Amino acid sequence: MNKTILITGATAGIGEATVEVFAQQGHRLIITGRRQERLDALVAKYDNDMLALCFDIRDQAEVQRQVDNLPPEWKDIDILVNNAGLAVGFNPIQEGFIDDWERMIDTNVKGLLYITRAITPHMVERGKGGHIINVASIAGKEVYPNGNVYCASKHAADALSKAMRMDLLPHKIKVTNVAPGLVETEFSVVRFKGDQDRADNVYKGMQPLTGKDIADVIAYVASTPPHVTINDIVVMPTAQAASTQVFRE
Ligand code: 8X3
Repeated sequence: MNKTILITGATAGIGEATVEVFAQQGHRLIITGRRQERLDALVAKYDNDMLALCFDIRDQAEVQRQVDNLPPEWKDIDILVNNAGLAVGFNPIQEGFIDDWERMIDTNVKGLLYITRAITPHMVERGKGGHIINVASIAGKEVYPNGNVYCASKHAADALSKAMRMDLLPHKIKVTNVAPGLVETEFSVVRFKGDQDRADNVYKGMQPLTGKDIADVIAYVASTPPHVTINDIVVMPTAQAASTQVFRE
């Protein structure tokens, strides 16, 4: 059955790949992100019923306004994919940039909270259950040198997945935490502030996951029957055993 699915951070990487997989399955999609041209390109690319909302998830008032102003036919959201997130900077704690920290905490933690807070009341009120899929990270399970605030933000996302699952239990709303390891997207270019060589080095000599690999996992966890929930799933490249252990050839 076709579902209405809202995907944040839909304009690139795992988000964009998730749009593609769900679009191919025929679902109705609300795609959100900060880049209007990319949203427009996605709407033009698929025949699906699709609504694009351009806003910055760090702006709480704007997030609430966008959700409040959803057209009636888009209000009944079955699945929320909290995908928007980023890493910025890779410094030891004593050399970190406050602005980088703010961006990660504001997006990965507060942004996730703002959109979840805006959408779940209607999901609860509707009484038909629902599903929140949080794209966290292996960095929400482990920390690694220079990962400090990024890892902390993903540990927060991981904790919020567990907490949401408890609070939403009586409402039959599933909560799934998806924790990927190394995925080659814009992720490392953003982390290293445009340094493409440094970003390429992260994936050197190994085969990283693609956005599509994670999108397929998201589609799978979204496909289980109503009585089955995948609570938490760690997805790693075969060449990665832990954040700090990658086998390179
Ligand atoms: C991205 C994966 O290993 O860089 O969340 O933290 S990692």
